[in-house]
Amino acid sequence: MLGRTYKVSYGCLMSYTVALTEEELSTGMMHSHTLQKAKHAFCVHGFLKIEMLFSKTFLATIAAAYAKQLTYREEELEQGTKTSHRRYIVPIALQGPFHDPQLYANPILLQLMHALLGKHLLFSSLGAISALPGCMDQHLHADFYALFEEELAISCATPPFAITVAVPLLDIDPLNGPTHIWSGSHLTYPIDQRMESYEKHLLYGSMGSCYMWDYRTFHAGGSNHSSEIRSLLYMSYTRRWFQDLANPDRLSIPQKEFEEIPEEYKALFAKAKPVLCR
Ligand SMILES: O=C(O)CCC(=O)C(=O)O
Repeated sequence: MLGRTYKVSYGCLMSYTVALTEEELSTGMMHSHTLQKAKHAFCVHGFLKIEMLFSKTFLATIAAAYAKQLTYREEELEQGTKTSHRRYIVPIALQGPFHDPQLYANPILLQLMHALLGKHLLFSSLGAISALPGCMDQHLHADFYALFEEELAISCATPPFAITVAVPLLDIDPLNGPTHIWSGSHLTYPIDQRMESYEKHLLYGSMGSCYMWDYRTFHAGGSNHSSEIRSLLYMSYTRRWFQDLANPDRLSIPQKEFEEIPEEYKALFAKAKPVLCR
């Protein structure tokens, strides 16, 4: 019932896309009204897209490094965890080009994450999701359960506690693997598995853009009808008290890299457990 109310109230009225001005991009800071709009749209829809947040050149380096680490056979990705037909989650260690504040501490992204998750947020995971050519639509899911399973209304009424940020590593369009997402589903947890009460959208964009969703928002990776692998980098930001027991441990930082994290960003990794590498 609640879901229907949200569809009627918010439906397509509010855009979930933010386009930054030249000035915002060059100063690395959103104007307060852009920030307010972005926060509001995220809270209403449960997701948001930001156009051209990252430098394309930087992402090309990241995409090349990721392609190099992939061991891909016709039928599978050897390092990944299969999440659905021909779709894999691949862990990425925070090292090499991935260990770059341009990525995990993009100032505009952090400004928004602070507005949504509070001052004491953590950078909690890094990896990629690769959809192989021919990969089919994924099952519908949210990234976490209701915080209080027996109290759905309360679980949905809280501000976000964790957010997934997806960064396309190539230009993504409706054919090569958009992410299907249901607006407002984080506000109710689906009461109707056919999702008819919620407006469905497709998230995709060119390299440089990124999209993000609340851990409670229902979504599903779309099929890849192209002949190329579709890879999305993902990063998650969480409140400090949140522990993700539903997903595998997804932040690997070699000890040496950990020591090199700039002082101003150390707090983002306050709960990380660096790994000793030989
Ligand atoms: O591939 C995508 O677009 C999203 C995949 C996803 O949400 C997952 O594998 O959990």
